[in-house]
Amino acid sequence: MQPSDQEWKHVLDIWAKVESRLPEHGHEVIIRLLQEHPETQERFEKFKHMKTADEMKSSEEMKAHGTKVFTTLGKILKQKGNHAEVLNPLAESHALKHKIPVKYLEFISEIIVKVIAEKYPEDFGADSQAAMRKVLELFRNDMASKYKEFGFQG
Ligand code: ZNH
Repeated sequence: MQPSDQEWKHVLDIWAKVESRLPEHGHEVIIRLLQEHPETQERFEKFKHMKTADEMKSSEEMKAHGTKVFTTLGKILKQKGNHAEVLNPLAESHALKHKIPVKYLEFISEIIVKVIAEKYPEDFGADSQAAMRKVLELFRNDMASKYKEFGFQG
């Protein structure tokens, strides 16, 4: 089911807080993804040699990547579902070039919710968390159907 207006409001309200420290939060999400799911690290030519969390924390390149990911995600969220223009090229690169299974998108979605909940416990209650999960699921479903168009089983 499509998210309701109220659910989109929850998502965009919390995202406005995330944006106050977007590079830091994006960086942290990438580090946690690679630490909690080491198989995802293999997908990154430029990060797969890194051995420790400290090395990842001090990497400006990883911070730049986290910033890129979060900036694009923010653009998608703000489209409130009408995100084809931003999502389609992303689906194409993630299907054909980076080869990122939908499972990995599930991993990052869970981590995004966890990290935001840790940073903004007062502003990200159960309803907002549920709304964010729903919106990220919509994002993944749309990525998955584009993947199929590109012949990637994901
Ligand atoms: Zn990703 C890249 C976003 C998830 C892996 N990404 C990227 C970029 C962006 C992004 C914007 C740049 C451009 C292109 O397309 O290429 N991502 C994103 C988002 C998300 C993601 C929004 C969700 C949310 N990724 C992901 C995951 C993974 C990945 C999960 C794994 C595991 N990516 C990737 C890679 C790359 C990218 C590998 C490439 C990097 C370099 O630079 O090298």
